[in-house]
Amino acid sequence: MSEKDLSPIEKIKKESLGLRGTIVQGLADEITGAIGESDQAVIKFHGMYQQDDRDVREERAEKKLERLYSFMIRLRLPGGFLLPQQWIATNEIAGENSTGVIKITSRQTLQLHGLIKSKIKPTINTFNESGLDSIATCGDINRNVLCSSHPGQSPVHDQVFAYANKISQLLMPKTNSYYEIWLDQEKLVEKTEEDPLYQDRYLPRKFKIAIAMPPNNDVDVFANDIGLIAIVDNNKLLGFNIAVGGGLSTTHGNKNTYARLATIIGFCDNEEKTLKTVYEIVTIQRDYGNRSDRKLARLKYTLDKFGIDWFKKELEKRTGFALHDPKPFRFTSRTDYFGWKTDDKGLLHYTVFVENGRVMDDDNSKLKSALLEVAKTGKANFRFTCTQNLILADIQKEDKTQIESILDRFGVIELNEKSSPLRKNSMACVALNTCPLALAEGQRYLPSLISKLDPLLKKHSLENENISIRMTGCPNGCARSYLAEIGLVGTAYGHYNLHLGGDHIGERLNKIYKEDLDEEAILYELNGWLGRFKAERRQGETFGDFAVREIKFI
Ligand code: SRM
Ligand code: SF4
Repeated sequence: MSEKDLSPIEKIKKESLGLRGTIVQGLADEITGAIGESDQAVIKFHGMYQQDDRDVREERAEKKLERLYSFMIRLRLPGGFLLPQQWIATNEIAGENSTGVIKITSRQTLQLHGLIKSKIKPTINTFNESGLDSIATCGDINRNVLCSSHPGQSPVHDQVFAYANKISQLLMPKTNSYYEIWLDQEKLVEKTEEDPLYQDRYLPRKFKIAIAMPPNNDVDVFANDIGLIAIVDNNKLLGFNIAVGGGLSTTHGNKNTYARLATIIGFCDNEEKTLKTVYEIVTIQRDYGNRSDRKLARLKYTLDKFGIDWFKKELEKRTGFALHDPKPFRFTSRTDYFGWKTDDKGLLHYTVFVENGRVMDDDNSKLKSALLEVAKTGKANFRFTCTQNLILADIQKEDKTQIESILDRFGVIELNEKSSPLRKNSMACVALNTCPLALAEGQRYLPSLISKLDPLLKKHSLENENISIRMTGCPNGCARSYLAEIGLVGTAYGHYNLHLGGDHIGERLNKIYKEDLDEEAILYELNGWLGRFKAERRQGETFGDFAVREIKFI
């Protein structure tokens, strides 16, 4: 491909001197709260996004003021695990340098929003002192690796969970730029470091990997570029089925874009081969992914362009071995196990419902204070789920009462218990006011919509039904709205496409039922369908299955 056909980001990556760009100079410039345009692309590889407060954009423009710029930082937490002292450090730094809200993301990690430029370095230093980093959590590179979060899910959870870190390490960029820019380490070499995997061009687009442990598909494994499905027999990990080419984003009006579930291409029976397979899938995408149109650059498009057979042959050529036939497995759920659960080792875990992953103190509960107090006991680890919830994990039996009384005192248990199944099965993306791509509200709006839907469910005697609802402020799908039974995808302020028909296990995409609805129309449509569901459902049928059976989709 000639240079002129490459997307502008390709040039920026190549000329970034190992992801250094001119970030250091940009940070020192006190005239603006922003950094240079190219650096905004480079800084993503360090786990940060430049954003501005969209609530005040117009007002500031009228006053001829610069946009109110700030940065969002995202941590790298393979498998979504944090020690209690790391939570304490995050809590402290969130209060000092960001909005104070700690956001659990749909990919099992934490984000802080609203850091002004001068606060980034101290924040990263604090994280570093606690053994945390934000390397490669954004940008055209492998992102945070997901793993089924609940230790009680399987006796081999530890063994499977360890793969998240191994894969994350395997696919880390080799540049030392993060340590130089943010932690003032001296530059060791004049030349930029060799990186056999990413070279100087990195990947054509972001890259995502998840590990699922049947029977629970809590990670939504098929939404990822690579999905590993652990095959366990008689409490022994046999290996992983490998799925490739998942991705959810679409663009309104661009028919060439589509959501796609990953395709299972085979089975790997040992660690060395699994890691080699993952690595070489990434190199295929590096070499064959579309570098001119970023809308068509994810692995799903590479795969559909060249075909599965070609892909498997190319993979075999690169790894030097063939994958075995996939092993049978079955997903039966995709939920978090709220409340207390004991694992096979006798350790206790309490899953906390965190609405849209926003950890803060509000009228509903003093969740942030409660979590800080729990962390201070040092008696629970923190694990994050892919539906933006949190598990207080690995608690000894004798410490249960102490943890429970803290949660009780701050209203966390009450909130857990009184939240409706619909609310507990809901998820919204960040959207406004920080996401530059948002067309409509996400996490700020879904809770109030659910307060209007709960009475409708009650009216139809469906209040105990586990129906999943997910909302995104645009079609990028950050809260995986295309995999919910009810998906709401923002089209304009206050308007959403209504998608129906996802299943309970993340194996079926929903479809657009009606476009561009406002709240009144959403409630009207759902009231009608819920009523019909109650009256006409077959035994054991879920709302998503009923919708697929009954709706003539456009
Ligand atoms: Fe996302 C871009 C937030 C999970 C697909 N996503 C963004 C940005 C960074 C906007 C931007 O590019 O400037 C959003 C920042 C908002 C903010 O203020 O925080 C954003 N995405 C999120 C999070 C925080 C949503 C949440 O509320 O939890 C999730 C962070 C995950 C993480 O910890 O790494 C998040 N994003 C997802 C997912 C779900 C998943 O991966 O399981 C998807 C759909 C799956 C997929 O990738 O296909 C997703 N985000 C996107 C896309 C579309 C990518 C594409 O293939 O075209 C964009 C836009 C882009 O990359 O150009 C995007
Ligand atoms: Fe922003 Fe769209 Fe992602 Fe929501 S789905 S966070 S609006 S990019």
